[in-house]
Amino acid sequence: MFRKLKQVFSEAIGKLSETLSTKELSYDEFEKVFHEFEMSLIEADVAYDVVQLIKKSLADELVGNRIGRFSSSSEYVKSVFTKSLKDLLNRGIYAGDLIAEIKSAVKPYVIVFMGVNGVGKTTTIAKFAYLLRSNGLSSVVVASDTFRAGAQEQLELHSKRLGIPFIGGKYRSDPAAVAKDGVIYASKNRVDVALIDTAGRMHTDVDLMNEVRKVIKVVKPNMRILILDALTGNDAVSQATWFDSQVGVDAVILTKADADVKGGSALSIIMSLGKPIIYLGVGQNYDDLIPYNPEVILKRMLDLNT
Ligand SMILES: Nc1nc2c(ncn2[C@@H]2O[C@H](COP(=O)(O)OP(=O)(O)O)[C@@H](O)[C@H]2O)c(=O)[nH]1
Ligand SMILES: [Mg+2]
Repeated sequence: MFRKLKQVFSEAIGKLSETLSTKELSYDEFEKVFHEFEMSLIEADVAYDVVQLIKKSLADELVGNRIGRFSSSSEYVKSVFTKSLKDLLNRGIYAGDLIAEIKSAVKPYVIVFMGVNGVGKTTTIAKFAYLLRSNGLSSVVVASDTFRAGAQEQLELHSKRLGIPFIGGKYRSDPAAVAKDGVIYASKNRVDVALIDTAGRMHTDVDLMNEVRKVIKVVKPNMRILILDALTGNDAVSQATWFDSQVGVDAVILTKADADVKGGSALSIIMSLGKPIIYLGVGQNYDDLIPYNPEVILKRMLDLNT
């Protein structure tokens, strides 16, 4: 994760501090240095709009500044990068603690997971059930994906491995009815959380969009979580806009961050999403779901404390 970005940032910090150590930085000079940096960012899959955000934020701090003769320009430039990137990453923070919220809420707490095909919905539900259990919370997984062949079996297999209850439905049966069954099961059996899986849908698919809308209407979830794949960059941002306008999105889980070796794709999604990110998926194991934490990302990108 963020391997390529780390190299790009480190080079940019080097170049800018060299210039700053000899003279005050004019906007033209900043642009000249940034131009090269801009290319490398784009090569690392950072979206153009996000490059511009970073550029503006850095220019605001650096242009017109001069470093005192005895202070270190590289320390200064690094601190400017840290602040700028931190501000942008903080946009993705979820203001709360989901586990604590679930603990104090009326049970069952209901979460609907949505997203396009293959982003990692089913896998993430299994990881989340595992996380809940590690926090002393029980859950039931509910396969409201009655559409894709094998979807029921995939979730059921996870439920067996994890030793948690599973509620499913027949192929092509009404997803909203299955979701409702899951919530009723949770109420009757005093299960803390119902985790509802839905069929993957492209935003262009009107029928499937109506279906997820119906699921939401019927179970009235506490949380509508959109799953996005870190590798899909700008497309993930449009998916989020679309789902939000159609059914509403409370928070996002960004999967496959481990597979985004360069890091620019994940970074772009985080910085331009306009939705809180609660967790990052960082692998295929049950414990590969980590809270979104700007500090951790910042440390990796800027090689802080190492
Ligand atoms: N490397 C990696 N792979 C993931 C992650 N999350 C899901 N996957 C993989 O992505 C593929 C699709 O996942 P699945 O849960 O079936 O997606 P769904 O169609 O949205 O339900 C599977 O091969 C998963 O193992 C992740 O965080 N990292
Ligand atoms: Mg699935």
